[in-house]
Amino acid sequence: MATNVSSTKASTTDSTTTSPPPTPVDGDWSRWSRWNECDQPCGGGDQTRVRQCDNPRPQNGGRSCSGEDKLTKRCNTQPCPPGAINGGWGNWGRWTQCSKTCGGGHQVRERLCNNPPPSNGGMNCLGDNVNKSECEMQLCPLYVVKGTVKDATDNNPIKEASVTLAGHTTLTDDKGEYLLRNIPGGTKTLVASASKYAINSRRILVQSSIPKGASDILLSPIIAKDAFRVVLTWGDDPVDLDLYVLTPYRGCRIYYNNLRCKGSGDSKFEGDLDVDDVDGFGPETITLREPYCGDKYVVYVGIFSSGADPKGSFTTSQARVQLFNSTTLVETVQVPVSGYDRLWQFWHVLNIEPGKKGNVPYTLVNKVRSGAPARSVANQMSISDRARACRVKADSGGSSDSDSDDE
Ligand SMILES: [Ca+2]
Repeated sequence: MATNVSSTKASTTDSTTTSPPPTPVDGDWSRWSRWNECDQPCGGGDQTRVRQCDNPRPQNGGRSCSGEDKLTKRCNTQPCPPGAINGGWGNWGRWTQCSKTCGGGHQVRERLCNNPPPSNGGMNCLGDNVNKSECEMQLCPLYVVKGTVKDATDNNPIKEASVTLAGHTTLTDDKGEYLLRNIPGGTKTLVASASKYAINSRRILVQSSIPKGASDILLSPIIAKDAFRVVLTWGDDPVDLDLYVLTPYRGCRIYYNNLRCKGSGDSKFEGDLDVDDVDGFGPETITLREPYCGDKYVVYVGIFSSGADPKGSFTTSQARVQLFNSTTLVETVQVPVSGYDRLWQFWHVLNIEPGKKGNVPYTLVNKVRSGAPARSVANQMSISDRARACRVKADSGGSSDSDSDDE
């Protein structure tokens, strides 16, 4: 900076001469700094002050400053009071945990001025009481993630499905399997899609060993407008969970022992258990076609049991239910793992209610209970309420059960 200013001045001054020689500038001192603190409280210590040759700096062969740039003088020369003890540092404490596990973090350690502490007018310790260091400088590990994309209605692999995780994308092979390399650790969102399927996603914890099933993902085939599909998946403990949908039609339940329920009267509702699973992970899937506006369908999960003896607990199940509509994942519900007795063996997940107010055709329940939801929970609106909510004529006649496919 100073150089620029001076040369500008010089060239201005010399602008009238033909060949301006650089003008030498002699250096001069800046002002002295303040005296720093005396390094002894008594018995004679030193204190110093400094100055710099930068006001201005010497330029173009000018002379440097002459004289000292540092002055030292004695201070606190009074005799120390009898018994004065200067402080001394104790040992460094332990390093704190590194702020990261890889990729460069930092840690600190502390020491106290307590060995001995200053007393009777003695001086405090000189220097820092905190020491900082870099740590875990190695690059963060990257992982390989493998899994399978399957059809939620038959558990068959889907080939050429697109799978994306942490910005990496690949396609599944003929066995529906995918493999992604160089995935950083941590919780990431796995997204899968394929033509004629609703897109789906799930959170997975990427680490050196990913539990079986945790990186698999199911896709729901696109279904008719207004239809719904519920998909149950879980881990390997317990091995057998069961998905139920309780309908308002004479208490008909769709589950492993009754694969289908149908509507009656005006309702063309049909619900099917698409796939049952008894050996862990799922899927167990129920599709509800033409659910009747004004109905309530109760979705719940049971732990398979013989008599009063449930084969396991929801606590360890990692159970989750996904609700799809025609083309989209609508809701993912994870089973609660606390707040209930280990032997309670029914998880009331949600109620599907076409015609419900607010255009959200379901109500989340998500409670574990000791008994299955009662038949009275599933119901139909009264004819007049239904007419109001579903915009149909209260007196609209209709055929009984039919196979019509209209929407
Ligand atoms: Ca089952």
